[in-house]
Amino acid sequence: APPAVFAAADLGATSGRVVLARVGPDRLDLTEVHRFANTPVRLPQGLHWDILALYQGMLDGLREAARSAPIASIGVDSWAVDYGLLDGEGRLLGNPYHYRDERTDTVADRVREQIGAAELYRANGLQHLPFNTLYQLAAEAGTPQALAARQLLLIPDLLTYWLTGRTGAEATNASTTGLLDTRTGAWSPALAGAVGLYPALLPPLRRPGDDCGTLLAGPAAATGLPQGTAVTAVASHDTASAVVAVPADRPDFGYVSCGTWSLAGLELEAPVLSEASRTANFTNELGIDGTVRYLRNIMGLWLLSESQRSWQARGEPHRLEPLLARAAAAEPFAAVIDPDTPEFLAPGDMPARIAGYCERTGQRPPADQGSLVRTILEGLALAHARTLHQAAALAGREIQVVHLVGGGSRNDLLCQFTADAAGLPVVAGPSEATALGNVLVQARAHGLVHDRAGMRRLVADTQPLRHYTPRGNRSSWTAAAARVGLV
Ligand code: LFR
Repeated sequence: APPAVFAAADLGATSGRVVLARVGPDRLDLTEVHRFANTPVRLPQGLHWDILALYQGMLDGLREAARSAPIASIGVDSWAVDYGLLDGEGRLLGNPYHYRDERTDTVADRVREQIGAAELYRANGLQHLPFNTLYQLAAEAGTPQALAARQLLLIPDLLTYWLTGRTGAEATNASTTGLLDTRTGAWSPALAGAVGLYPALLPPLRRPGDDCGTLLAGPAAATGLPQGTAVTAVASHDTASAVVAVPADRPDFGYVSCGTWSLAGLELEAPVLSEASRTANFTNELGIDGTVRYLRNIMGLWLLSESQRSWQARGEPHRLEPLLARAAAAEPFAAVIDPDTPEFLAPGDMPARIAGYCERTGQRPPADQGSLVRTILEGLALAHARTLHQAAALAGREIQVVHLVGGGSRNDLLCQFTADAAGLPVVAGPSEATALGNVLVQARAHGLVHDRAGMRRLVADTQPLRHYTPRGNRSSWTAAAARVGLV
């Protein structure tokens, strides 16, 4: 097939973007045509996504895209877990909640006790995160919105619905809700019922590559794209798209998809549902072609971006490059943090929280910005290393190379620290893994690439990658980790 152009709408927790990619047998050129801020809004009733602004940002981007080239198809991905509820006439019932909203704090434990933590893991294979969709639904059960709801759509499926009028639940993202049965791969009416959700609200599943219809007249007019423009289901969970674009050329790789979150783990053919896996809190989310993303969430560069936000609000220096230079020059292991401390999850004054953590754990808080940034990056590298080694042990696999993809792969210090802490070579890039995975799944559906290995080869052959070799031995890292029980 001759090269074709695909558009990816990729919404992240801090920004959304529309990128265009020209894909051919040895071609994969990506151009970002539009980027827009994703600014959550706090109402008295909680923290919400500004979903209409996100939809508008996507339309604006598609309008830019329409000017550049004829587009074969569009695909939409975003962060996982969150959803909108629709009434019987397809109207959105209120703004979707942000997964960092605190309303699930007390509910999650109650639901887990009620179902039984071990039973829940056997059923859905998911790591416990307080914001898993099933806990959000339990928190909302019985509200006027929940009572009026006739359909639940995850964020990318909601945006796709507004583009095409067709509903569905894309499987990789559906696998993060906690409502899919790992054994059957289908929605579990029992789990839905346990959190007070009528199973009929869950739309039929669709797979990456499935046809989602064509543009409605409204979005076609708003973007200048032909009404016949196809919308294709991609691996609509951003992390699943990122894993598609991991440029691995051998089976024994681990990955870290590093952005707002770090998602560290393995690609497997079958879930790991052992008791050891459950207590280590590993998740079995779905990837393309029936693969399992066996991984754990690490708090990620959120710790840094939220610190930058606090500094900016106080009129202090907050630009990334100078902060990283100061971190590189700061003293190693001045303080050690476990990035996954629950109090780091909600928005707020991150430098103060990190200082509080250090005091509680008998350490001197970082003395300046450079030192604080270094503490964050070292903590993340330690968490990457620990998570990868645990995943390998629990799955009975070996890791010979770590692929670090996503925005964090541009952070030299973090890549090197990850190699050092893990004692493994790190291949960094592509930084736009999610958008690449999005377009590759569309390209495959349109016959331009053939299989997973082919997609990965195309990424490896066309995208800039950097290589990091572990320095020294790991003992200073293991000693640092032991200081806060990060083992
Ligand atoms: C990453 C991500 C993670 C998910 C978290 C919340 O962007 O999608 O995979 O656990 O956001 O949705």
